[in-house]
Order: sequence, then structure tokens, then C-alpha cells
Amino acid sequence: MSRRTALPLTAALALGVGLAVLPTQAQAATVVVDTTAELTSAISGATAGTVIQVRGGTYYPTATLQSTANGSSSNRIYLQAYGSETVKIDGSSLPDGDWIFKLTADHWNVSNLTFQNSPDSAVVCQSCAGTVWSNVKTINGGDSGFTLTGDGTTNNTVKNLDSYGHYDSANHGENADGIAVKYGSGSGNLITGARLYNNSDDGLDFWSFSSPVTVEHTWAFGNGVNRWSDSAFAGDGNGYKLGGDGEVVAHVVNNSAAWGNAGNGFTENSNTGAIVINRTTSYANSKWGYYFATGAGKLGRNLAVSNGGGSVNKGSSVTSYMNNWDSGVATPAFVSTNAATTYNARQSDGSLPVTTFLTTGSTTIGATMN
Ligand SMILES: [Ca+2]
Ligand SMILES: [Ca+2]
Repeated sequence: MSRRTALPLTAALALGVGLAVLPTQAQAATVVVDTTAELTSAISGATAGTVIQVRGGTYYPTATLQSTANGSSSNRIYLQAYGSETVKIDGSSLPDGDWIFKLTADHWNVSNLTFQNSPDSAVVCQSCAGTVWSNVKTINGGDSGFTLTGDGTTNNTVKNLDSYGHYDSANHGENADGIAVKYGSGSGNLITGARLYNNSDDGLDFWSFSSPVTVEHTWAFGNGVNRWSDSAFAGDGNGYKLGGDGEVVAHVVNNSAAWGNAGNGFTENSNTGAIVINRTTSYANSKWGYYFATGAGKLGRNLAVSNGGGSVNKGSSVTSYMNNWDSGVATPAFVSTNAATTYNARQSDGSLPVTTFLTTGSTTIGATMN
């Protein structure tokens, strides 16, 4: 009888619980793990209704943690830290090219876990539906931190993700994004409250994803800066790369900010769809604040300041209204241009840290930075 059973057999018998009602699944509903072997087994053995609680500590899996087991909307599968304990799942012992965690499954909730030092991507959710990721960190991996990919990627929520320090050395930083929603399709996906920073390639990348994704309350900063002394560095460094590979798709970005990226703050990246960019701020990026040269973007109430290439590069099909580059629209002053507080710990509910950086007090233009 494994320690993962809800009640030890002796206890169950002592309580008068009959054998006939003991769980017949491979493991009980709630599983508390405190070794890498237990964690690996709990994930691979999860079924609808399983709750995996991971005790505080650092875990070093030697093979990708993975599952293809679906929960359901009423009987979800949970993978989470135990209480308020700090859990790090570290990829340092994985073979080259392996990911830390791969889910090909529906209706999982994953929360309060850090995935760090992956040799390749840290977390990949492939053709997932109805998953919820809360207060997850992906840090210092060898490719993108968090990835949604594949057809049938529907109704997933990524809330309060921190993803930073990713760098793919073999490709000189060309591929490692903070969050990638790439090579797939499916509606209803939401990214909210993310901090995506200091990655070698882009903060956020929607390359070759053919359905609209919504982004809100997200910060992308410091991406594409060569922090690795790579003499052939090839990171692109866009804050928000909102397309590519010929897909025409109307992604939506609300109340988000990009600053200090080596490329553009926000770019259509050749997506000619009606991308909506509303009440965002783009500050001190090396190229354009907003690059929408070929498509039909709808840019409203955005604030661009001190971007190297200029505020906006917009083609004739772009709708532009009430942005600070539009005629008659004033540029409100920033309360602060010191970004130090944006690195602070998140608030107790997991939301972005309180900052005055890039705030203006305006109720009509720019991101509110929260
Ligand atoms: Ca790239
Ligand atoms: Ca990229």
C-alpha cells in the first residue's frame, strides 16, 4: 500500500472503512509528495480528481514530468505547492534537450510552483483545454519558459506568470521567449498578470498561432538584450510579438506595458489581422513603440514615449485613435521612470507588485501598471 493512499490501510480498517470502498484507482484523491520519485509518480498517475500537493524544497527530476490524463470541468486535476511552502522543480539533472514538465491534457490547475534551470523549454502544454496556471514561475531555462502549442489549445488561463532569464545558447538566443503561444490553434486563451523579462528572444511570441489570444495586465521588459556575452547573439527582443508565419488573426492586448526591449515594444510581426491594442504603454524600446506597418491593427489609447525607432510605424490599414501620437492628444507625464520596483515580489494575491513606474494617473490613455 503506497503512502499516497488517503488513509493507510491499517487506519482505514481501524475506522471501519471496508475494503470495498477503498479507492480502486492507482492513487488516492489527495497526494502529498516530498521526493522527486513521488512527484514523478504522482503526476504520471494522476486521474480526474487527483490533488497533488508538493512539499517545500527543490526537486531534480531526471526525466520530463508528464501526463496525458484529463480532468473534467467538474473534476479537475490539481498540481500545487503544499500550503504556502516554496517549491522549485529544477531541470539541472535532465538530459540535454528535455523539458521539465509536459502536459497534454485538459482541466488541470497548476499553481505556486517554480520551474527553473531547464535544459530546454521549462513548461509545455500541448493541445491543452481548460487548464489554469496560477502564480507559476519559469526561470533561466534553455528555451522558452512557458509554451502553449498544438491544435485544440482552448480556454486556457495563464495567470500571474513570471518568466525570465531564458536563453537558447545553441541558437544564440534566437528562440527563447518568456511565453510562447505558437504553432497551433484554439480560442479562449487568456494571459493575465504576467511578467516576461530578460529573455534572449521575445517577451511574448504568438508565431504561427491561428486563433485570437487575449493578453492583459502584463509587463514585457528587457528582452533581447545580450546578457550572455554571446558574440553571435540573435535574439529579436520584441516585447509582444503578435503573429507570424502568415497567420491572419485578431489578437487582443489590453492594459499592458513594454519597456527596455531590444526590438519593438509591440509588433504585428507580419500578421495582417485586426489586432487590438488598447491602453498600453511602450517606453524606451530600442526599435518602434508600435510596429504595425502592413496589417489592420486597431490601436487605441496607447502611450509611446522615448522609443528608439519612434512611436509608431503604421500602415494605411491601421485604425489609430486617441493614442499620444494622434493629433490633439496630449502626452501625460510619468510619475516615475525608475523601474526598480517592477522586480519586487508580487502582492499576496499573486498580482503584480505595486509600482508608480510609467503610471500617469490618466484615466484615458496608457497602461495603469497593475
Ligand atoms: Ca527569434
Ligand atoms: Ca520568439
